[in-house]
Amino acid sequence: MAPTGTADLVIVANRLPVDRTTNPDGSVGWRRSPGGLVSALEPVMRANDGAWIGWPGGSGDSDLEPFVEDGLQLVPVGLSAEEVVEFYEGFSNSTLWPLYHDVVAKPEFHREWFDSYVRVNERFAARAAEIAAEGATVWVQDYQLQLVPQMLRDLRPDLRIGFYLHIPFPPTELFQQLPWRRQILEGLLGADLVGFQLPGAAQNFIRLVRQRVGHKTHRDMVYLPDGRMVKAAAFPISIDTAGFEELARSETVDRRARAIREALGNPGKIFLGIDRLDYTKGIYARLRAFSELVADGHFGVEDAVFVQVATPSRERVEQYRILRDDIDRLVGRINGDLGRIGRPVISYLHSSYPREEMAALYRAADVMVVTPYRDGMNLVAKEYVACRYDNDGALVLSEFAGAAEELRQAWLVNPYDINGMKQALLAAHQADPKDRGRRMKAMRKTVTEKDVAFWAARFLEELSATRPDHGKTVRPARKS
Ligand code: GDG
Repeated sequence: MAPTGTADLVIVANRLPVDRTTNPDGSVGWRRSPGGLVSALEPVMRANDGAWIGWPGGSGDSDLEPFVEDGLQLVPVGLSAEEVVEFYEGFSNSTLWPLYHDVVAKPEFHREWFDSYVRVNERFAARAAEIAAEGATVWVQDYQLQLVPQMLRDLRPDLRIGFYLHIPFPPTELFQQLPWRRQILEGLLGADLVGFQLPGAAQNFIRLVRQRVGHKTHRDMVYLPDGRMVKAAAFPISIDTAGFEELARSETVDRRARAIREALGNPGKIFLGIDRLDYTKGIYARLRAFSELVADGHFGVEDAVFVQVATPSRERVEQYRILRDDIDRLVGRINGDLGRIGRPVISYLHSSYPREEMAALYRAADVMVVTPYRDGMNLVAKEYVACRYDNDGALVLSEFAGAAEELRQAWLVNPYDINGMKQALLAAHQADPKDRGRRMKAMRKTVTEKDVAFWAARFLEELSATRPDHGKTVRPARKS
């Protein structure tokens, strides 16, 4: 296919960085959905006539045209109602998501779901092939689009292609359950650079390619029979640290944080959990651990409260409905058994909030509790650290979150070990301010030095260094 596009940098992600809204007159409008990824990539996108390809949400919008929003070229790829069920809720979120998260829930394998995954990946690849300029760089994001790199290479061998996986990449023993394991590996091998959160995930990938596809590998490189090389490496993602800190320092957020404490009855200590309502996040076990501490008399309902925000997520998927019911029942039982009038043990919020409210919650919380069974990174842990500009506050963090490799000074826990979690919650609750401050300071240094802009720049630099024979490289972001 002859290159027809003008974009020198193309991001291909499951979702567009905007949400669809309907204007009062019934026409379609767009609202920016502020995410770390888009704010990190925006400057480099602008410097490279960038375009972003993604699903705008909803179903049946196959006729949406590319548009420019706030200077960014956005290219919608619509999904039919059937594709939402089979590609998105099915293969992406009921097959790959549980499989890649240690099989915390049982993955479902359905051939028609995979067929739909292939068709949707083909559409994304075709769109990228149309939009990209000659010799452009295309950066494909995440588990929903693992076939796109090879499909795109077949259409446009002139492109430099990167892929980044935001979630864990499982060990061989689990990955090989997947009936389409070879197709997925071959899809990813279409990229010049495959990025993961952690070095262990990159190693899992290299080992699988050697065992299952039979290519020669050495350290972090795969050598393909046609002479092309593919590099697999770790690029731990991060957050807009300065942006979060600025928000946290604002007077509005400070006022709101105090109002939150007040509304909770000024308890001695506020524990906080913020997660998408997902079975990988370990919400159930963490609430049980906390409630046992109350039941055991370690602290009373005046001393401590647990605020759990669970953001609605994938609500049409059966496993997520079951989880919601389980948590509803658990919170009801704990508060029923242990709460007092005006003093619940758990303050449970099933809702999503603006960024300011998130920052105020981070400011109000004395102990942040992040205990996933498995998590690619976990940005919530980093956001909490970014907001604690006074070096106060304690982080209890699962060993199985990617973030644990960098935030070593947190109180690290095994989320399967309820007694261990109880001990860590108590230790964080009782820690002396000096110890807390020392730990937080070290963690703040990490998230300040390694923010999301650092992550994006490192990936793109590494990608530009692949195929040195290739003419074009990504232009660095202009300083504003
Ligand atoms: C995947 C991987 C990896 C949550 N509720 C609200 C809200 N959020 C924001 C948080 C945070 C983000 O959503 C969640 O990111 P996490 O990293 O914690 O988890 P996943 O959604 O599972 O993300 C994960 C990540 O990709 C990036 O690579 O770290 O491992 O699973 O930024 O603040 N934001 C607002 N209101 C909410 O109610 N505004």
